[in-house]
Amino acid sequence: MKKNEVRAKLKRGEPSIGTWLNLPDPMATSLMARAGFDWLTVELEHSPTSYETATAQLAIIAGCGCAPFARVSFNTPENIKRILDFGAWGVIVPMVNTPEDARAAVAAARYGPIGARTIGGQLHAANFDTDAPTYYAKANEEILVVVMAEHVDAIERADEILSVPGIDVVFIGPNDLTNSMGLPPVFDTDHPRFVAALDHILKTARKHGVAPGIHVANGADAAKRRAQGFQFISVASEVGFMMAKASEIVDQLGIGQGRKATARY
Ligand code: 3PY
Ligand code: MG
Repeated sequence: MKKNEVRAKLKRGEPSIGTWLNLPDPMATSLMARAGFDWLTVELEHSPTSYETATAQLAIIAGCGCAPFARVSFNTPENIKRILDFGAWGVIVPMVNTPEDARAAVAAARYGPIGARTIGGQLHAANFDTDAPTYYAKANEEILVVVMAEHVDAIERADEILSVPGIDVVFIGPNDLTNSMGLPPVFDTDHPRFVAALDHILKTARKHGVAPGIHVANGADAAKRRAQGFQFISVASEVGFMMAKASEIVDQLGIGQGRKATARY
């Protein structure tokens, strides 16, 4: 069975950097899987990606020696178990705001005795180049469980949330977090409440042996967060890269006034 090197790196205290896939497009996935990132997350929360397309994307990513993860649309057992059964090596669970939310996410993502994931499916084992019995025996050691801290309630209850066994990563969603603070949603700000929240997550994650993570807008910010001790860092997305480059060229040429769309991620 293949090893989830991202999880192994994080357990050793090392950083691991990836990006997000918002396009339901196997061709874009195939290119991004060869771009050099450690992992790619297939977006199911805010994208139009279907399970069928996501399944193809997860297979392509794993086949390219990159770790395939998925963000589910909401913290439910159906969402989590299905995408794991379709070959994701880890799940990113949005809006984990209470210890109960955290226990539910772990229960859905882990087999017994830690969790309550049900047995079935074919693609999970295939994506690890193994057979189903081996997968069932080893999945709890390979699947990455990422809970998102992206609401002021999650920051307040971080100590209780990260006490829940079975969590590998706490991943800050800066846009939803700043939004929950009544601020304009952004990837980064010097606002003292945001700075204090990040500091609290870093300290609390360290205390519980959970890897701290965050989504950032660009490479410079990824380097800054890595230097601060964040380990699981996502840089923008393939759409963000594409639109940033397009915007740069349009600006260089002085065209597009009044009809220019942008996308941060
Ligand atoms: C957020 O910033 O809210 C996110 O969910 C980033 O992944
Ligand atoms: Mg979010």
